[in-house]
Amino acid sequence: AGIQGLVELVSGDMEKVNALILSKAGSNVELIPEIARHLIDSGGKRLRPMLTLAFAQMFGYQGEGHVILAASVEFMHTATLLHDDVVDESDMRRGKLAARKLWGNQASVLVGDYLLGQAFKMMVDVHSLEALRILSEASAIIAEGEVLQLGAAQDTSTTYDMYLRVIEAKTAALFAAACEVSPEIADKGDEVRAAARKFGLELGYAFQLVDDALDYGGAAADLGKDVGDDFHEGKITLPIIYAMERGSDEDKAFWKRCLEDGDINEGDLDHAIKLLKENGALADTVQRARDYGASAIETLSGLPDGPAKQALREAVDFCIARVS
Ligand code: 2DE
Ligand code: MG
Ligand code: MG
Ligand code: MG
Ligand code: MG
Repeated sequence: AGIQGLVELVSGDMEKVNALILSKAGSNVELIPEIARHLIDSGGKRLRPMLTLAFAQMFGYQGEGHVILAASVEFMHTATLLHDDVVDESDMRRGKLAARKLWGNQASVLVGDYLLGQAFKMMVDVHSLEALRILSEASAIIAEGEVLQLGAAQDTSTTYDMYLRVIEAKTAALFAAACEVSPEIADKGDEVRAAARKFGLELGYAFQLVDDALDYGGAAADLGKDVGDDFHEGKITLPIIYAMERGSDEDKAFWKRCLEDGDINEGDLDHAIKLLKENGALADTVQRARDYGASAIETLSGLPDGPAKQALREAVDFCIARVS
């Protein structure tokens, strides 16, 4: 499934978003646009800002606030990627060397901070205290989720509930906020706002579940990032939770050695992938993503029909089709 319908639906607005992104990535400090552009020009899908724009269309919003908020959302996302690759010690992003490999961790973190600051300046331009609240809350929650994840790392007794808490905070919260700001600035009531938010949350869950399956089951060429990053970080994602539940004593000892002790040797990643495929851990993770995708689509049924709804459905299918 492609995302062409969504891309076409928002293409006029997205041109404005892209222009704004380029202008706000500027700075007299030359290293800032250099690093920011490395990521901005690297062919990201702009999925989150597309959600903001699609919901603005769904609610017939007239004005420029949605464009500015969409650019803010993408800057927040870009800031999280710069920080994430430092935290995760990742080497590849969007098919290129991660910024931290080219300019170092310090510059990556600081340019992320700059983009986050620029994002908040843009939000203020919209003059919606509620939209500012929604996005600033998301920003705090994302950081909270990352800290929570840090505490759960290398703990193979991590529960499904804890995992869900982490992915809700680190990933789904931004999807939810990206969706919720549009009904807010279009002056829709609480119920509509809650539905848009719920859609974003469920899509976000699906997105991260797929991401976590692909970290073992994908191909680096498709992902634009290395396979096995989560394994090397000792991250306890859903595939691992399933594998721990299902594994033999020997398998459990393997997971503990690799993920708890960080004692990973040649061939261990291949063995991990083989186990996760054999015991259905990856397939069942993808099934959970499908379930959340189905809930997201169900959530749309309470919202106005039309091309925006159709495009949002497509976005759900697209996120899941990355693995199926
Ligand atoms: C994706 O996780 C989650 C990203 C959130 C990162 C947020 C950080 C806090 P993944 P991939 C580091 C910074 C917060 C700000 C700037 C508000 O699975 O697989 O690591 O793409 O993503 O590396
Ligand atoms: Mg990462
Ligand atoms: Mg991460
Ligand atoms: Mg990942
Ligand atoms: Mg990762």
